Order: sequence, then C-alpha cells, then structure tokens
Amino acid sequence: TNDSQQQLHIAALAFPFGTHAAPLLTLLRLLATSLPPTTILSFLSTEKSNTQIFTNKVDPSGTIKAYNVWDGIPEEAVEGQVYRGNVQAGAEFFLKVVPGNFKKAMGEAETESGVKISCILSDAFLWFSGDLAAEMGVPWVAFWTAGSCALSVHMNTDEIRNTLGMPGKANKLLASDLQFNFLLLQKENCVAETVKQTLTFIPGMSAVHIDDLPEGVHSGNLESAIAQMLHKMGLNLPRATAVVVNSFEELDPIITNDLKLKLRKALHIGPSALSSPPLSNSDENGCLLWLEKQKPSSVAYVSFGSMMTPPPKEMLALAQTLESLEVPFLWSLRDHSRHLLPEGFVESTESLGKVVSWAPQPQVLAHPSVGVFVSHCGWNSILESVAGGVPMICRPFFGDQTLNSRMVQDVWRIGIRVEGGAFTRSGTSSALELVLSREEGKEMRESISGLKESAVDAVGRSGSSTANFKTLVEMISVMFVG
Ligand code: U2F
Repeated sequence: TNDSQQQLHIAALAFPFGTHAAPLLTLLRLLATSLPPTTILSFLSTEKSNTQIFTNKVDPSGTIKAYNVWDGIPEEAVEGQVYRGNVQAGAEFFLKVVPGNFKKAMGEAETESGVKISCILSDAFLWFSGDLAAEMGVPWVAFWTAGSCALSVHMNTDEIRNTLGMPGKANKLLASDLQFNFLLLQKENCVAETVKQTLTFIPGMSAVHIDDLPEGVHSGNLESAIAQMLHKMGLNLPRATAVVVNSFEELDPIITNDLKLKLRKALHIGPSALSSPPLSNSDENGCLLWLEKQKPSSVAYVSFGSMMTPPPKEMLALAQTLESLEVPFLWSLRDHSRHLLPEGFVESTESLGKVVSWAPQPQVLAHPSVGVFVSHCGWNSILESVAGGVPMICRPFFGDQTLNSRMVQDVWRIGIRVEGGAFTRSGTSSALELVLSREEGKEMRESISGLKESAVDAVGRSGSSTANFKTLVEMISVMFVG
C-alpha cells in the first residue's frame, strides 16, 4: 500500500427525510472518535437536511464536513413552495435524481480533501450505494435506522409476497395455501371463524399480522417510489460488507440470528440513545424543570415524532381524555398543529399539563415523573422509551410504525395499541388507565425495565453492541489499508 492510500475517507450518504440523517451523523461522529485522527469524514445530504442538523455545514467537533446533494425539486416547485413539507412528494423527487446527485457530491468531497473515498457508509434505504461502492472498489456499509423486525420484513418481501399471495389474489389462494395460519376464535355465544394471516414462516415474526406490514410490502401501492426503494434495498443488502442496525441483539434474538444468516455481517450497535449523547439536548421550553414538580410515574408524555400529527377528531379525543381523567401531560406539538387542540385547552389545563413545540425527548423519557409515552412508534421513540423504562400507548401511522406497535404490545409486552387504531375518548381512557393504574401497567413496566437492563448491558464494556461497534471500526480501517 502506498502512503496516500492509507488516509481514510468515509463518505456518509444520508436519506434526507424523517429521522434518518441525524442518526447517521451520530454514527459518523461515533466512528470519528475511534478512527485515526487523519480520517476525512464527509456527510452528504440535501441542503435542507444539512441545515437542520449542522451549524455552518461543519460539525461542532470540526471533523465532519457537510456536502449538499440536489433534492431533485424542480425550480418552479420551489417558487410555488408546492412540495414543502410533503415528505412523500419530496422523496419521490429526490429518488428520481439518485445516484447522480450523490456521485457529484462525492466528487466534490474528493477534490476538496484531496483524498479518495475509502468507504461508503449509507442509509440502508440508498440501495444503489452497493453499485457505487463496487465501481469505486471500496466497501459498502449500510446503516438501518429502524428495528430488526422491519429490516426482516424488507429482506423477506419476496418470500412474503410469494407465501401470502399478492393483494387481490389473496382470497383465491386462501383455501389452497397451506402456509396460512387458520385460527378458530371461540367467543362466548358465537363461534367466529377468523383467518389470521401471520408471518409464521419468518423467524421471530410469528406475532406479526399481515395488516401490520408497511404499505407497499404486500398491500397498498407496490409501485410507489418508496415501495420500490425498499424492495430493491432488501435485494441489495446481502451484498453490503456490513449492515449496521440501531438496535441491540438481545431485543430480538431470533430475528437477529436470521439477519446474520442472510447478511454478510449484521452489526447491531444500538441503542444509540444510550451509547451517544443526542445531537441537541437543550431544554428551552423548561420541560425538565416542569417534570421535577410532578409525582413519580404520573405524567403522560405525548409525541408523534418528526412528521405526524393525528387527525383533528383524534387530537380532540386525546386532549379531552387527558383533561377529564386529570392525567398530567407533557405534549410535544409543532406550532403549526396547535390550532388542532380544543379551544381554550392550553389555558384550562395550565395547572395540569404543558404543550411545547419541542422537548428533549430522550431526557424526558428518562425522567422518573414520566409514567407513559403516547407515541406513533417511530423506531427512535421506541428505543428512547426502552432506555427510559417507560411503557407506551401506540397510535401508529405509516411505514414500520404498525409493525413496531405489534412488537411493543405482543412480543416485548411493554405497551398497548390504542383500541381500533385511533384515539377515541373511551379507547384512550381505557389505555391510559390500564398503563398508569392497573396491574397490566405494572407488568409492562417490569418487562421494559428488563429490556432496559439488556440495552444498558449491550452498550456496556463487554456488551454485544460494543463488540459489534469495534468490529465495524476494524472493518472500515483494515479493509482499506489491506
Ligand atoms: C421516522 O421516524 P420519526 O422521525 O417520525 O420518529 P422517531 O423515529 O421516533 O424519531 C423522532 C426523534 O425526534 C426526537 C425523538 C426521536 O429521536 O427523541 N424528538 C425530540 O427530541 N423532541 C420532540 O419534541 C419530538 C421528537 C419514521 F417515521 C419511523 O417510522 C421510523 O421508524 C424512523 C426511523 O427510521 O424514522
């Protein structure tokens, strides 16, 4: 090897929507602390995404440099602001201009640093990174920002489609396909024959129903840009040198084993909520001070992640239930959705709760006053709830969220899905009562503190996530020099 080749250059390729880019940046920062100080670290995302997660395009530590890639949005759309904030439409534009936009920015990163890229670290969504890495003769490390269960679904999409039949054809296949799991549900006065289609044919996934699957895997529009991206991702990931997962092996041992068989290297290195400090943890809205004044395990923390707000009717039902049951609450709600709260709600509940536009969520969930997390079940939220030992009430919306909520309720037993999948006054009351005041809630708290313990162990000195992270660092450093 010659000298110039010994300088490492990692190009991190981000998926610029939802909570994807920030965890990739967190991973890159973590790698920066373990790789030689001369390593060049380039972070590639859209201008909008980079502006959100960086100050002045340079990481505060000074080691990571950001490069903007084109978001694919045509000029006229920007002027009319038509696509602003619409993730689905934004992602479609973006996916039309990959991988050219990333290639261009990688060229800039190489020119500016004078060092050839030695490894592509990409969001797993960016399936084409395998081809780019192969062209450049460097390893491809893919980062999966969500859970093992969702990764397994995408790795097994063809298997699921073949076994359960394609949508529309499902009924025809029903009688003949032995793979279906027939369940006879006997009820008090009637015998109802219900066919439940569960993923018994995928290791560790037998609790998952066909209706829990992300849209575009088995139902919904299979041809949408996102559905196609995820399908191609599942087909391409076995080529990756390693697939890094923001979870820990002990959470889903059976699924993890299956992933290890299907991937060249599955490296669970999470939960990142425990292994690295959050990118920003300021408490401008005084959430932690407010929590200090509340009773232990009494507060409902409400948040639906970075993109979702429940429909008006559900917002009303949730707000009214919190108020009438007098459950102290901390509600993280973007300013543009505040008008969905009942009129006068903030004023009339002033002594009961607090509505803020942003909360330092990991710290909030780790606070002893919080007793339940009302959540959309985004993956980061689940991990942060586990890290905080707080049981969940789940109101999933899209993507992996319904699947995650199934695992929360029926596999890990650390929460409950809201009745009927949407907030009503009666469903929300019974869920809050169950988690906050009943024996079931106590059991959930016990299960979640067990998981929390394994999570803490995993990122501890001799834990599985720590060992996997070491392997990752070695792979990135050794392969290049060798
Ligand atoms: C997408 O998830 P979201 O961004 O909608 O939700 P999460 O994965 O739960 O991540 C939200 C993050 O924002 C933080 C919170 C999480 O780390 O701590 N946060 C905060 O700090 N303060 C607030 O007031 C509110 C939020 C997608 F929609 C999901 O389906 C995927 O599972 C997920 C991961 O791929 O990405």
